Amino acid sequence: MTIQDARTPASDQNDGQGERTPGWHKGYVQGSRPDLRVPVRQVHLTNGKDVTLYDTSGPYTDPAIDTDVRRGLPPLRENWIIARGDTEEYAGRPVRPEDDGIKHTSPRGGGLKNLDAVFPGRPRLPRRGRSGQAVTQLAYARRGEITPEMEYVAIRENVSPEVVREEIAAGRAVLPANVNHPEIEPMIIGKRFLVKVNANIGNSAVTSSIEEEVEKMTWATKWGADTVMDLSTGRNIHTTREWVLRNSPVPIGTVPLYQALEKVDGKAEELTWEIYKDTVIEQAEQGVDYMTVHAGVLLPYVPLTARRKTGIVSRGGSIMAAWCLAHHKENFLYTNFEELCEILAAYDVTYSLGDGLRPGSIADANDEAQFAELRTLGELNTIAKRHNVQTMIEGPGHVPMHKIKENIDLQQEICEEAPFYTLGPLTTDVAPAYDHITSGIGAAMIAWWGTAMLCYVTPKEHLGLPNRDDVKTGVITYKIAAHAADLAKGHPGAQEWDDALSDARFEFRWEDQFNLALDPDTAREFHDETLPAEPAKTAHFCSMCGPKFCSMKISQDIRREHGGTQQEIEAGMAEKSKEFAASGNRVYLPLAE
Ligand code: IRN
Ligand code: FE2
Repeated sequence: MTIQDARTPASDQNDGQGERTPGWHKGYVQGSRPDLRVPVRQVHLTNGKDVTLYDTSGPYTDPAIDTDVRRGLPPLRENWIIARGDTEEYAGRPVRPEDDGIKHTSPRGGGLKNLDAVFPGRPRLPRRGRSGQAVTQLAYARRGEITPEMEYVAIRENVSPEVVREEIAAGRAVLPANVNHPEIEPMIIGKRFLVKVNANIGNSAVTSSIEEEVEKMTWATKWGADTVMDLSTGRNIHTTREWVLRNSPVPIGTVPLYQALEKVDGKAEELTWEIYKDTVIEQAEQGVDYMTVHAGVLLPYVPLTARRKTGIVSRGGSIMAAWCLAHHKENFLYTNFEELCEILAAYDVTYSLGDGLRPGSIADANDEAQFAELRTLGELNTIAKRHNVQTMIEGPGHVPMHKIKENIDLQQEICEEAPFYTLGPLTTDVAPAYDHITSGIGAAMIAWWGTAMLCYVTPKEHLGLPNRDDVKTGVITYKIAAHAADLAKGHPGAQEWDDALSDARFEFRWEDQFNLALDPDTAREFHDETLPAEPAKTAHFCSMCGPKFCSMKISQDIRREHGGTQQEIEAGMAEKSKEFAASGNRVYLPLAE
């Protein structure tokens, strides 16, 4: 694998002269054509070795690319889409009047100030499949075609393009990539690939502005979010989404039902299929890559939730349940599902079939309402595939550890191994303010058993709207769960990262340890709290045990002084024991010593 350097200072330590200096920078792996370059994070270690890591941060970390949120990102996939010759441009709809001409300012100041409401970037007409044909990666994969998008993810995942094509064709993986979102760097979601993490952003009513939403998105991808869902519900929903889409290097997901509800002033019973359909087309024209559709909340299932401890906790689920009860009719998303498939196929929008009846408490886990909906999602999955629409299935929620495996096993069986995309699950209800942890535990377990993407949960879950720090904490927590699962699944190359970090730790290469860390900033900060001096970063001990009794230092000394045989090691151990006793048998020495 040859890696090209962006070769400009991506870190403070890079001299920008093309010299190899420790630190990291953005690099690219060249694919089979000049415009197919896959970004990677190249970590240069002080021992002369390099470690290549998956990179979700987009052009923002490439100093050679001049990014400007007013212009949007370069349309990386545009030529690939046009070259396929199966889409056409057409005159799109005007944006809604309330989205026009409104000035936005950030209440907290800072960041991008006073953006105009209307996105000022290049003018663009929406595309769709010529004469309504399916222009989906699934349709291509089934025809045996390896698209540039498939080659791109193959390089990213270190597998052959044929494996990517096969997994998509079988419906075991999805590659969300709307033809109207050429800016994305393609990625794949499926159990044979790296476990992915989604971060939700979205203003609600008054607390956020457009520029903050764009910033939240780039902030989330900087820390490793593989996709971002824009769950905006307030005013200017269309315009906010336009800014986010034009600046996003990762696929964007939405729940169109939220915007449809805005259009009827929040009155669920006034929703109609026509209003919903129009909203889906509006979002598909903008480039939304995947959509949560709560089509499995059927009228007969609603009473099944009556005796639950926490009823229906899904926002979309409760909207559809309210509609069903108000009209005493079957869910219009279910009755119009075939038509919805035709729309999604024409833009290559991926389904994320919503779990509107997911359990919202430990007591409600794995109940009849939840599994009845899952069986319906299985039925809808089959219909979607018939229309060549890529599909993943959403899952819970709140589930205690001993009931988690049943969820993934049933989903895989019922939905013909379609990718599972779960919200945690939270393994206990007792820790509000720590639900990134209660859910990170469940997320790691369910991902190990085959869940393909994890929807992050932040410390603010159940309590409020996540701020910048919460978004970072949520993403990092979920990257840990995802990577722990990658290791347990034996994903090719996953352990190399751990091995590189362990070597750095054992050899006291502090800077390498920081640069390899999921969160280098916090790792460095914690180290500096106790040992701020620069020489401490090359010192052969750490701030935990101090200079005298660092376990790693002791084992290194033993290796050096006594070689490797069992007898020699024992002799070394005995000697260290004497040293230890002489110091008064104290494990923790005052730092000053
Ligand atoms: C993921 C798995 N189950 C639910 N999710 C996410 O929850 C989904 O992708 C979306 O971001 C959000 C939808 O919430 P409601 O409307 O189901 O509450
Ligand atoms: Fe919850």
